[in-house]
Amino acid sequence: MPQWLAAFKVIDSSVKVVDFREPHDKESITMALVWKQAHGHLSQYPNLKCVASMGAGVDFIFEDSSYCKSIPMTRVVDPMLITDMEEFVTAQVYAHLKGLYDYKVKQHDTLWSQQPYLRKEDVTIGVMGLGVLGAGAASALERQGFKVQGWSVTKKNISGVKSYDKDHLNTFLSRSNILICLLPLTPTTEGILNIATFSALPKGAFLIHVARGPHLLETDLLKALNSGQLSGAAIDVFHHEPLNKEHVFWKHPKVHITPHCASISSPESVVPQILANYSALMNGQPLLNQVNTEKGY
Ligand code: OXD
Repeated sequence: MPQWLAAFKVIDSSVKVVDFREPHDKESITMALVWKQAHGHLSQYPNLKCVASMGAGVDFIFEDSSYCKSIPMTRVVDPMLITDMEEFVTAQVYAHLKGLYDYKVKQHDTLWSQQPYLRKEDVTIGVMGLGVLGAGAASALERQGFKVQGWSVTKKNISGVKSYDKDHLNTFLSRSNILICLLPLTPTTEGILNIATFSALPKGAFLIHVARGPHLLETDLLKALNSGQLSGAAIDVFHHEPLNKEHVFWKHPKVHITPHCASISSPESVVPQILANYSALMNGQPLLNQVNTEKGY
């Protein structure tokens, strides 16, 4: 929070920004900048005209029943977030292809044992969700010479990326050796990473999950890993964060955990678009990156 307040001060000190934990006049607040806010809080602000997510995701705003859908909602679309995500998923793809996770396990067991690499030509990467982050990741991988395909509600036109719509999930899955989940979390996508989805993938597929915890049915993932249907899973997002210390994922040799760090909003990069939206709001102009509150993304 101090970093965000400092960024506002440096970029435009004329706009009054208050930390919600400090005493302030709730009636004077017109825009709320939020990230996983305590539920019930938003209804304390009777004059809100915009709720702005501090990140790319907005699912946590919908989960709060004190958010009223008639208040415009915005999210962050930021080149830095997109680049970070592209680099993160690319790093995970190579870690899998080069066997780096297996070598880590072998190091633990003091085992010297070379294994053949998987190569680009050996795999097709499937990206679920072709919004800004998904489309960015798909294009970045395609530019590096990977065969890439994507799945989204409607077909998308992304150069070099074969696109499937919602009615062709199984065809898409049956051709994805590496599955990257970058879907928005909505009632339709919740639990989509389940045993039926994993069973439709080629045997030995690898999962990279960088969307939201509730997309994944954790016990189904364990079943798919333990049966060998999946060869491994790099998981960045969880139902409960931080991940409970007792959670079985921590010690599972085929689960590779990162702490929701695939791409992290940088205040310096994001504050200018929040200020632009504040100004648009004050001048009755259209907002940037407004969320369709009916669709949920
Ligand atoms: C986001 C995130 O939504 O970090 O920006 O998950």
